[in-house]
Amino acid sequence: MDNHTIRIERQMGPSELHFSPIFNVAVPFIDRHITEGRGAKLAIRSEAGDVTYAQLAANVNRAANALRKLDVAPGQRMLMVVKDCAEFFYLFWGAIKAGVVPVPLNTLLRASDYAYMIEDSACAVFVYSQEFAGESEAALAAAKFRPDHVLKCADFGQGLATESDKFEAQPATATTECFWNYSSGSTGRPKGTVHCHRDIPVTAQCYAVDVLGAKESDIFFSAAKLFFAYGMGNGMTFPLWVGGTSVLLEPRPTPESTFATIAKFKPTLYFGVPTLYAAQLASLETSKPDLASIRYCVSAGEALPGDIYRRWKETTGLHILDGIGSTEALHIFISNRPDDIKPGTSGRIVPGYEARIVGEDGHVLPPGESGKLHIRGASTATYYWNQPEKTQSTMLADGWLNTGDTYILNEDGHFQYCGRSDDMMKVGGIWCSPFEIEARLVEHPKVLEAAIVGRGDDDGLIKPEAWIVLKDQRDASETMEGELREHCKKGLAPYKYPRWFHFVEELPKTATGKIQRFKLRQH
Ligand code: 3UK
Repeated sequence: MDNHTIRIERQMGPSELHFSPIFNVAVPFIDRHITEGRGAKLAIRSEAGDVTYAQLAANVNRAANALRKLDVAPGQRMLMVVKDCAEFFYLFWGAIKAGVVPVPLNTLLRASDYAYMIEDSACAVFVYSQEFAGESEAALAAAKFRPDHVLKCADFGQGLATESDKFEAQPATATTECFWNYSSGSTGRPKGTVHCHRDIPVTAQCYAVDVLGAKESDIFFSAAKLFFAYGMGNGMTFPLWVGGTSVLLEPRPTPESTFATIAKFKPTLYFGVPTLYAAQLASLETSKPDLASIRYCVSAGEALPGDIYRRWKETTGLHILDGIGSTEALHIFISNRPDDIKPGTSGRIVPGYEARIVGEDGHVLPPGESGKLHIRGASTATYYWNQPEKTQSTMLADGWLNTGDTYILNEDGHFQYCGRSDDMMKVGGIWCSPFEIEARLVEHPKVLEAAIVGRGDDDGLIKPEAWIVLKDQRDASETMEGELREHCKKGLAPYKYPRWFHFVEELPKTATGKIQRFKLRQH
């Protein structure tokens, strides 16, 4: 087998991928398109302009050369606080081609989050888009670790012009560390989730090709950003696997901006999160955008309420395929199918993955009983950086991954989501820890205690709800509520502020002083 190649075997069952002994994933995802004659085809489209596969391959090589010149050694990390733009592709794939490990970060985070990630990863390079300069520069100033190189994305992009467009891929293997994503937990700091080269083609083949039927003629538009493992698949690795086209939307996705992007660039596959579908549905009451190009819509990040599925189908005529994925699995491992949709469920296991539902005692449960969802497949992360205990409790023996979700397997093979095994919430598809919001609230001089629980809004989508004990009860007022809301918006990622406030005399607690969240949820 030639270096850097993948052989796909598909007889009866799921696709099986076989990797050449020397394997760097940048070659089949970037360079292959040139040898296959796709150089003039558009790889990326956006308001900023179009990029062909030939331009993409040349710029990836230039980025790899630039990193090599900076003396960044293979295996070192490059943190990226970068918006959805062509430079994201150049940086990410240039790093991989040079053996450097790119780590895309959520661009909505705050300086303290980034400072932690700089220290935890001990990154050699930190690169940011101008839009995120405030939080990025504050983080660099506060962090106890200093990256060797701090780059501004736009400057880096301009500097590429002088670099050579030839680069020989750093030799690696299918199981060499390739990139990380940070995944948040309910307690403790985010975890650097380490993925290897193999994980990218596995998700692209097993989910994008085998479930969605993705092909070269497809145009992919992901409203979910590239920094999420979800958006990274939808908007970058899937189109690059099939030789399709990716459409990027730089600013925040709103009903207006996403509909305008769809009308202009005519995607065939559209990827969103439930909160955005709900907002788009509301806006469809007064507008009639052109969605005729779309074959399928996909939803992930949190459970899609059956009602949103049905209203979307009635209004647009389009199906939304709900699927559950995770940063640890890299992409979707249980999904509804174009020909097999059960609204209100996550669908069936994606061929190539296995699932089991496990009881408290660790035994596998029969269909119909709720328990912890474990999954197994060839794309799951190898380990968490610097966190051996969390690695041990998540990455289990024999390749099983503990998802942290509670599920029921129905008799007919559909998986029904029942909630998290921990206190974590998904808000707009992004992780939100109640403890983090509580910690921010008690930083306010007038707050004595705070408890956060998740509550469903009118669309059945979870949002944080705050229960507050003030130091002086007489301060309770609407003004106080507004003050606390602003306090949260300022200190936390913007989607994390509580949508409802209750001022109470005390919080329900156990004898040992633990807040009884279930009592607050019942309210
Ligand atoms: C929850 C869902 C019910 C669930 C992701 C697609 O969301 C992704 O990754 P994260 O690491 O979060 C994983 C957790 O989110 N979840 C995601 N999708 C669903 N719950 N129904 C769903 N459809 O708790 C899961 O454990 O942020 C999604 C592809 C790649 C991803 N990284």
